Amino acid sequence: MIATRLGLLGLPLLALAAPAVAQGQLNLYCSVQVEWCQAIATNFEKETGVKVAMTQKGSGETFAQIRAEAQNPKADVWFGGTGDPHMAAAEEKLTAVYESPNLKELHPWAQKQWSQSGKRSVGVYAGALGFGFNRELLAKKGQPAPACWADLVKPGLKGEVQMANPNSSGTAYVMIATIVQLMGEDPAFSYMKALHPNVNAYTRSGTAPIKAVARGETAVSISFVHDAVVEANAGFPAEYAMPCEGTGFEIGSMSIIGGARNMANARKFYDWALTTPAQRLGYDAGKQLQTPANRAAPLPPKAPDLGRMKLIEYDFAKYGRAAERRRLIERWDREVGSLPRG
Ligand code: S7P
Repeated sequence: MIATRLGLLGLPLLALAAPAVAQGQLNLYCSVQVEWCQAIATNFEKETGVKVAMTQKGSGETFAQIRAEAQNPKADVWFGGTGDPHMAAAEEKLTAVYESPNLKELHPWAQKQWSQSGKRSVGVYAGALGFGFNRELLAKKGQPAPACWADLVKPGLKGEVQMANPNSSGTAYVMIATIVQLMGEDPAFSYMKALHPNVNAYTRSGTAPIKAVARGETAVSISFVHDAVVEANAGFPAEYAMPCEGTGFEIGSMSIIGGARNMANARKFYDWALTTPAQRLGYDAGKQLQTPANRAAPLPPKAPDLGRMKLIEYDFAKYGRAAERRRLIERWDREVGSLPRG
């Protein structure tokens, strides 16, 4: 009746279809930096009329939350964060099988994440693990910039290194899995025990250590190196180095939550997030510097180029397995995290 009246007044009836209400809702868990999370939420909402409720948290924490909510899922899509916990979520069937029509636009590594996860997770970006450092702070301690994993355990860096805690951080788990793949498991744990006296804090979030480097609170961090360039671009004295022995990398991933309440919108978002314009938002709106998964999305200016790095053949199928991830983190807790400090 109201519509009819407005129609008679000469207003286009189409205008009555208020998109935000008509298109429903999407609950998004987001594990990249908050600027990028906000950009994808705002742009998707603007383009589709779907109302987005976004929660930002790191990858390890989001995985724990999705698992805790398994009987009553609160989220529809999990965007971003390291690939291993997405793999573990897939294995535990916490996430849904989906094949996007845009899958073929992606780099092979992003498609491989999809096939290896049983079609439950897809790569949305990639980034390499390395060292962040503050040259000024290192100079004050008379220390050179670290160039190799072996440098981080030297006595001159006592209390000067910061990394995240693998119980909460996907980044820290990538570090453990990287060292294990580079050195073999027992030598890797000896290495992490030797590193312990040099670590001043195991932070909750994977991005906290590079922020601490940028703000002059620690000389060295173990971080994704694109995050060091983000800090440098913002004017902070952060630089990065790639470990001479080689290093691991992440396939930042996206998954639809199993039993999502807004499944149609979850698929709509998933398809949209793989398009070139959406893939460009990480840099264009969020100033983030990961390598986009869509082949047509350019590598952002100054972004570390993975093609020029000494990367290991990271075994995502093995290290993304839920039991393997749990076992390595428990071993780290027992043999490293619980060691006395100071
Ligand atoms: O967005 C920057 C970034 O380094 O953070 C993500 C990671 O999930 C951080 O989470 P954690 O706290 O669990 O380590 C990376 O995927 C991403 O490249």
